[in-house]
Amino acid sequence: NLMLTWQRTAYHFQPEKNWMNDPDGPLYHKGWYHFFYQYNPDSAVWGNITWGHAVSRDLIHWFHLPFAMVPDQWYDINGVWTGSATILPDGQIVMLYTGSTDENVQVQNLAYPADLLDPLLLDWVKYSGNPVLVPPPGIGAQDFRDPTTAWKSPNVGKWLLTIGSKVNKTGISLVYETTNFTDYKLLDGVLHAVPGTGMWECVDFYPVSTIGAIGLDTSANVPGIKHVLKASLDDDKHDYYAIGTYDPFNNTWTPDNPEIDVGIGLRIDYGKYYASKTFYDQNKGRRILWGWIGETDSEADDLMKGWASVQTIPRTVVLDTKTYTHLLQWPVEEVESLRSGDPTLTDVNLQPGSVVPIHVNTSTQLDISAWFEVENTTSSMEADVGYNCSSSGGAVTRGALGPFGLLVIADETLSELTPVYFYIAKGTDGKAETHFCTDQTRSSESSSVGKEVYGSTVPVLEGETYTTRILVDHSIVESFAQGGRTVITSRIYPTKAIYGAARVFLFNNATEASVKASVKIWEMGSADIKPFSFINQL
Ligand code: DQQ
Repeated sequence: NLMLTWQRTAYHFQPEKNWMNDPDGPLYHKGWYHFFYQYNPDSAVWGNITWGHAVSRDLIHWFHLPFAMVPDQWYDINGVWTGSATILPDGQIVMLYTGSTDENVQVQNLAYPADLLDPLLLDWVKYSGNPVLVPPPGIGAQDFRDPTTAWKSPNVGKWLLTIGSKVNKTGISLVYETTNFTDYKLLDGVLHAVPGTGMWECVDFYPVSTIGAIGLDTSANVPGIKHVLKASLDDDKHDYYAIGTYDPFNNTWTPDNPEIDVGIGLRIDYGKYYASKTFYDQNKGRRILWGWIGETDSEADDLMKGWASVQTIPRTVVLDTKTYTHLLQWPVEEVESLRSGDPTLTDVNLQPGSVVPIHVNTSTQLDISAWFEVENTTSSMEADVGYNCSSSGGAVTRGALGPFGLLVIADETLSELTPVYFYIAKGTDGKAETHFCTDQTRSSESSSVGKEVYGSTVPVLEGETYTTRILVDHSIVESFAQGGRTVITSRIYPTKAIYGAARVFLFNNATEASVKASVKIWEMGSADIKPFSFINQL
């Protein structure tokens, strides 16, 4: 049945069937990347949460392994929820996760591999003294979850970690200190709090280098770093981050700019994306970000197709040392191994109002890089103050200097298409402001799927061209602007622009700007995610 298979991705991670949500405990061990995830073994909707487990040599080609942990103890019988791994200096692996107890109380539990010598880490032991943490006084029984990776305290031998929560409508992150991961002390105060942001799920806290595009171990605390604090807001289901300074003696973190604090400023991804988590890859000295792409169709449709959710291509994450205000996210280099043959190269002048097809053999699996040079006419920006991707009408709304970009997962007649575009407008400060958007309004002829226009502003510095990278994979479009300063992931449900019928186009729907576009497109192979039994053939 075509309906059941056409949305399956070819090189994004997804289980064979049923429901998946948050990434959990990613780590690198003895030559293998390990990926765990929230999984319902029984159905394509959330429930019975179990830890799925997969391994890969390269973060792209995966093998499914047996479940790492199932809900079988009083302290996690209602779900083995989200958690993080910490690798200790002696090589031990500590997994801390949230359990939903027999009484639906959120507690933190400890687990560890039965055999560290096993590169596949097949067997996980739940600590006999679980739970190791219960909600502290003043914290709701259901507002205490998702422990982070631990980092070294300046107090020798001690570790610190943080857990998201809320007090009334203020999102907070509690800090705990431990030496052995079985006994913990709640520290006074909080790492950070932001009024009005509600429950903080899946907090992530890590250092980034202000000097070079390198990754840092979570415990790194040396000159030349900033700390990123990320929270997934339960109230609006988006991941927000801010860049700031960590004081390890008081265990507080302060945003560089309080106006773009956690939950009120920048998002990791402006599309369908949630519950992200990073880990330090000691193999390649980089920090890698995973994120969950949920569905935007109906639950009934998910049950019919028998599966729900995909994970993004893992992304490296570094501080943008040109702006210092944004992170840069970029698909791991290993994804480029799926590029097949020579890229299609196109150079074209796009006159206002033009749509130009690009000829590639198959357009459902692509890696696209595009550069746009715009003939700028500052005066014509008058009309465009207050542009906003989500509320300005999408790619059909014409302005002097936008939109221009690409149409992906489009059919020949342009009845289905997903525009990914830039729109240069005038900011409230009178200066040019660039918006980067993905318009799903016409992405599907189905009427029961999400059709929002996603996006936000993206800094474009003096002398930079407008650049985008787009990963297309059947029903997923991951779009990166300006090297990953602004990122948008779209979950789409084409009904006509599938398989051989999918096309890609360049477009310029601005009324005045003439745009010179250069595009490089690779067709992408499949990652062929394999069952456990195949792993012995390596
Ligand atoms: N998903 C988990 C929770 C977490 C939420 C449960 C975020 O631990 O807070 O499946 O999507």
